[in-house]
Amino acid sequence: MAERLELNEVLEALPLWRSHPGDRPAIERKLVFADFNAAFGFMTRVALRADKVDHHPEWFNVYNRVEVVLTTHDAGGVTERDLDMARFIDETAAATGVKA
Ligand code: H2B
Repeated sequence: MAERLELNEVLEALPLWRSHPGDRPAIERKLVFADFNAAFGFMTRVALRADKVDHHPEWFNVYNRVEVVLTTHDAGGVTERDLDMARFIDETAAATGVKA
């Protein structure tokens, strides 16, 4: 099982991410795209990656907004798997023309 990482260190490595309030350590990023097509294109790319690596975001979408929460359930906190997924999300968002 992946080991839990110190949340502060993870957040230092991911300037676009914040601590997500809740009962277990998690990180969040809120993204805004040009429209639903761009937002769902982004989600589709991330979904294919999540399926491949068996690590899935908790997320919420309304039109052009996507809110993503990452944590590793079986570790009860944030691990390298979340860090890897967050980096992929940042790259994919940039490639999909994220606005904010
Ligand atoms: N996704 C996330 N974010 N955390 C997990 O611990 C996790 C997952 N576990 N996707 C996987 C699937 C687990 O349920 C299977 C059984 O490996």
